[in-house]
Amino acid sequence: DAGRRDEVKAAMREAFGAYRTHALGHDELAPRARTGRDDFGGIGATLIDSLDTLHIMGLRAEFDEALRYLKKPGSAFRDLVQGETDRDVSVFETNIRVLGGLLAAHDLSGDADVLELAESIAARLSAAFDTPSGVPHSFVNVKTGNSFGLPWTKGASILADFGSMHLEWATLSARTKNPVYEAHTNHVFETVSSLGRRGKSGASTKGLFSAHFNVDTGEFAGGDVTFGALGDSFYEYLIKCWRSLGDLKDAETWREMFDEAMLGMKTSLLRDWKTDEATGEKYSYVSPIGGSGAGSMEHLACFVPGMLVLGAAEAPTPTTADEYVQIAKDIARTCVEMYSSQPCGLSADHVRFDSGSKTISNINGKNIQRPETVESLFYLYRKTGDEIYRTQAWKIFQSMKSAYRVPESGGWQGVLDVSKTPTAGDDKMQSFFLAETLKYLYLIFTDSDTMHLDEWVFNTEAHPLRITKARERLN
Ligand code: DMJ
Repeated sequence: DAGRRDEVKAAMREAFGAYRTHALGHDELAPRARTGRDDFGGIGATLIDSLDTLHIMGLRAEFDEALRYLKKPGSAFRDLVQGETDRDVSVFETNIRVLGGLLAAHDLSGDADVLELAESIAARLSAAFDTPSGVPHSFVNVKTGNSFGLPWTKGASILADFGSMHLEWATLSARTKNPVYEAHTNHVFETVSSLGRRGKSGASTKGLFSAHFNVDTGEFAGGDVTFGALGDSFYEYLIKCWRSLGDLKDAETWREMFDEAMLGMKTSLLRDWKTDEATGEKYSYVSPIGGSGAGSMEHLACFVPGMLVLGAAEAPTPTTADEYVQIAKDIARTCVEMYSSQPCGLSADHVRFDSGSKTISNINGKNIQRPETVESLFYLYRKTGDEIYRTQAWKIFQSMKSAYRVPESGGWQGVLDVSKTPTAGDDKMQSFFLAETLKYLYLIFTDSDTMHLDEWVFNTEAHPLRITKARERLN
C-alpha cells in the first residue's frame, strides 16, 4: 500500500526534521517550545532511536548525517559512552534505546564504528551487574560505575528491566565475538528460571513472576504480576530470544517458560470484556494482579497480541498455536476499541472495562504516542494478511496526525486528555514515537519482504536485529 506507506514516511521525515532543527543530540524534542529535553540523562535517545527507522524508510541522507553526528570525536554522546561524563542513566532505557538502536544500525548498515559505540555503552552498563545476586541495579553512573536501585521500589530491581536485556547482550557478544556480555544476562536468566522452577517466582500462578526483585537477597519481592509496566517485556523476550538467537543457551527452557507464562496469563490474567452479539467476536484484555488494579489494562499491555503471534510458530501443539492467534485477535480488538471509543480517536494510557455496561472508562487519560497497539496490528497483519488490520492502523494514524502534529515546528506531541476535544498537547515528542510507532505503522503498509519477520527480530524498542536461528516460518 504505497500511498499510505509514503504518508507515514512523510510523517517520519517531518518529525525527525523538527528534532534535527531544534533538539539535535538531546534525548527528545519539545515541539512547541522548540527545544531539547534530556529526561534520559542526555543519551541522545531520539537520535539513536531514529537511526534504523530512517534506514528502513530509505531516508539515507538523514541516516548518514545522524551517524556522522554520533561518531564525531568530542561529541557529548562519545564522551558519555566513553565514561567521561558524570551521569546516572537507566540501565533498561539505555539498553533498549541506545544499545539496541546502535546494534540495529550496525546490522542494517554494516558500519563497524557503530558496533564500537555499542560495545562502549555496554561496557559502561556492565557495572550495574556488580550486585550480590548478579541481577543488575536499575541505575548506573556511566563514569564512576556506581549503581543503585530506585527509591520508589525501595531499591528493588524491576522484572521488565533486568529481564529484557539478553537479546541485545547476546547479539553484542555474537557480533563482537566477545562472550563477556552475554555471560551477564545468561546468569540473570539462570537465576530467574531456577527460582521459577523451585516455585519461588513470587507469583501464585505457575509461569508468572513478581514484578520486583531484591538484588541483595536474590529473591522476588512483592507479588504484583503484570503484563503492563514493570513486567511486559520480560515475557516478550522469552519468545524473542528463543526465536532468534542461534546459539541460545538452554533454548528449550526459554520456550517452556514462555508457554508456561502464556498458560499462567490465560488462567489468571486474561478476562473477557464483551462479545459482539452480531458477529460473536470476543473482546478480551489482560488484567494485572495487584499494582495498577484488577479489571483494568494499561495501553502498554497491548503488545501482547504481537507476542502471541510470535509464539504461535512452533507452539507445543497445533491447538495451542491456534489458541495463541485467537487470543491475540481478541485482545487486539479491545486495544483498537480503546482508540475508537474516544472522541479524538486515540487511546488513554490506562483504562477500566465494565462488562455490564460494556463501556471503557479512563484511569489515566493521557496518550503519549505509544506503539503497542499498532505494533500488534503489524504482527497480526503479517500473520493473517487480513486487511482489517491495515484499515484499523490507518484510522489510528489519521487520529494521531490530527492530534499530535505541531505545524509550527513539524514536531509531533502527545495528548493530555483523550476525552477532551479539541485536544491539548503535552509538548513532548517521545523518542519511541520515531523508533516504534512510526516504524510499525510504516511496516504495516509494506509487503512482508520488507524486514521479514523470519529474518529480523525487533527488540522491545522496535530495533531490528538480524535473526541467526532458523525457525518455523511465521507465515
Ligand atoms: C518503549 O520504550 C518500549 O516499548 C518498552 O518496552 C515499553 N514502553 C515504551 C513504549 O510505550
